[in-house]
Amino acid sequence: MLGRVHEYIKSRVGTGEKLHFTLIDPDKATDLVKLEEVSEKMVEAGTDAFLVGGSLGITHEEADLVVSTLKKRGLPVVIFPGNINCLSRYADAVLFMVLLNTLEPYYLMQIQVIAAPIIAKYGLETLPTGYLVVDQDTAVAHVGRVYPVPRNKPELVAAYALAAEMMGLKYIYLEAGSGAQQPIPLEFPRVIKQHTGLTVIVGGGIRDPDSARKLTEAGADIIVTGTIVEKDPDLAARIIKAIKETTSQ
Ligand code: 1GP
Repeated sequence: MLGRVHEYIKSRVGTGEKLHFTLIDPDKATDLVKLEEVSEKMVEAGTDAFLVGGSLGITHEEADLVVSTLKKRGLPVVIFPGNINCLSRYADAVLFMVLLNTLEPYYLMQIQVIAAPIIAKYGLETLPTGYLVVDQDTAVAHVGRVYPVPRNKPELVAAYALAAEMMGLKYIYLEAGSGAQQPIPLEFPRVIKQHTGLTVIVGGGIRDPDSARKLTEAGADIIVTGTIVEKDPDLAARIIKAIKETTSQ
């Protein structure tokens, strides 16, 4: 159910603030000392929350450990689940997702049915999210059996977003895929904002301040970066600064 994390996001996005979420993949964050350092750096730079998840190789124990470590930073920790094993009772919330453009029924309804009783037991807040994967050559597209959205068809993206909103979802996550060659097209957040009231999360392939700024100017409410946080935390900090500057314009 919607709760404190949703209120935290809504109250800020509602005033036009642009948010940044730091994505940590527990499969890659095996060095906990480094995780402590990097997460502290992201907090100092102004990140607004941590997302924890990934497509492959995450054990339940790793998810618990990473979430518990991040919780010390005092910001919301939200699960971005590739599968059931990403769930952790120590998180504040979970993106309760439907992979809108999958060809695989497991990701449309079955995984949600399997996850729901566990999420209820853990008492996790759920953020109802439509997940739309744009590109093809990424792990998420392969694992999720995605039917990719053509980059030159924003009207299709608008239709997906409208359908998601009509089904009661509150968030849409436009995903180019972790480590994607390029971020999603700017036209995508733009059309969603024209047609719906959804909160727009954008991630995948964002590795410079200019791309992040252009995406927020085009309507993205929340920018997610993962790879760059791992590879170059100083650059990630500059990306956060650029996002926050869009807010103050
Ligand atoms: C992946 O959108 C996220 O799910 C982040 O992608 O690793 O390319 O920043 P990057």
